[in-house]
Amino acid sequence: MAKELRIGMIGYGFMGRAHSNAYKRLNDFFDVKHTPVLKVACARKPDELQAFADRWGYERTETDWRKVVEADDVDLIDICVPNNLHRDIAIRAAEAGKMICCEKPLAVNVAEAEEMTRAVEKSGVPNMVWYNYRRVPAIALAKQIVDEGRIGRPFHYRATYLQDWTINEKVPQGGAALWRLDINAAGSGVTGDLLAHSIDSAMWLNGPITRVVARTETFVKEREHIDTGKVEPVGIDDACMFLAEFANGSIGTFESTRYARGRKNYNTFELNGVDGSVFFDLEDPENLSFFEYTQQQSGEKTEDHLTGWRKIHASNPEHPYMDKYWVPGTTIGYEHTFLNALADFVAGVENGTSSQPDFHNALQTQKVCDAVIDSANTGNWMETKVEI
Ligand code: SOE
Repeated sequence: MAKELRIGMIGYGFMGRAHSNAYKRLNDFFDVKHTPVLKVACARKPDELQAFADRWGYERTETDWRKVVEADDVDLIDICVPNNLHRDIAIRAAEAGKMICCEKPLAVNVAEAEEMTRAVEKSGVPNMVWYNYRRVPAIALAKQIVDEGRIGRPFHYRATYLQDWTINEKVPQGGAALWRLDINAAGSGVTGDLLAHSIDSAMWLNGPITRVVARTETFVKEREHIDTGKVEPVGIDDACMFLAEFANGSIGTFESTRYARGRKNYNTFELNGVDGSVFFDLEDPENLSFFEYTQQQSGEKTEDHLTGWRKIHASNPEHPYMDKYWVPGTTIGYEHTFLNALADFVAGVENGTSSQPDFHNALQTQKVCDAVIDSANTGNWMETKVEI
């Protein structure tokens, strides 16, 4: 018989919706023994909260997250609030013995991320951080190709994460979604919000980043703050570029900005090795480009004129996650990356394994983010001290 997995959702924004959708659809697609039950939705603004709870079907609402964390009828706390609120909720939830799924980045800095990691490790509760892009089938296929040794010795990793939604200086900081522009709520700008995704994917595919040197820029220096109504200094990095060294001897470049006119969610990476390369672009999400270096022989002649990039439409049942969905050639969307992540997490709970990235793993990404910001502030190369 299915076992209930009773969800306490803290937050109701973009991610609250994306995760709620995943809980609702889990059993439609995946054979897991648990059935999510949307028990409590929690946020500070009662009207918006009630509308969210009604739309997604939460049984009740709470305006104090502590009550959700302590509730006997909640098994899992989902943290979808601004980054500066992650730590207290996660630590109290771990102490209360709840499972925790936390939005990325894990925290505003390494010190908080370490405290959170210690708390979940002490209590032994299952935990996960929603780095959802690992669950894009084409990206998971890239991982499979790398693990199969088809890239060979890696030389270069190249990542970009570009958006354009903050170019207008009238966009305020603070409040719903725009807390991402408020240094106190977010901890950093594009580094924690966008490059954290790129770093997570990079270390998953290409191993630990050991050293970084970075340059950040804040193009709009002052913005109105929604909470105070005053024009206040902007503390976040609007753009960030960094060079990286990987433990495997390869080198990388990472670039992110919210000022790339025309780019909405342009998240790309390319890995070049001696035997091949992979390239992915989130604006073309179902495809993975793969170049395999082989010297084809036909008699005396090589057939180099036949070599070239292959675009693999990752929609066959043989491709990661795709046996759970439709027929070959059809696609899934952004929302399914959260569904795939949840399915892996629940399967991990059921078979006693930790679904990655857990807090410990996401702490390593946080270390790189902090090293990037420290490097930008000092102008020096910074060691990351990543432990994977
Ligand atoms: C920011 O615009 C944002 O919503 C990030 O917070 C998400 O993590 C990213 O996936 C899409 O962009």
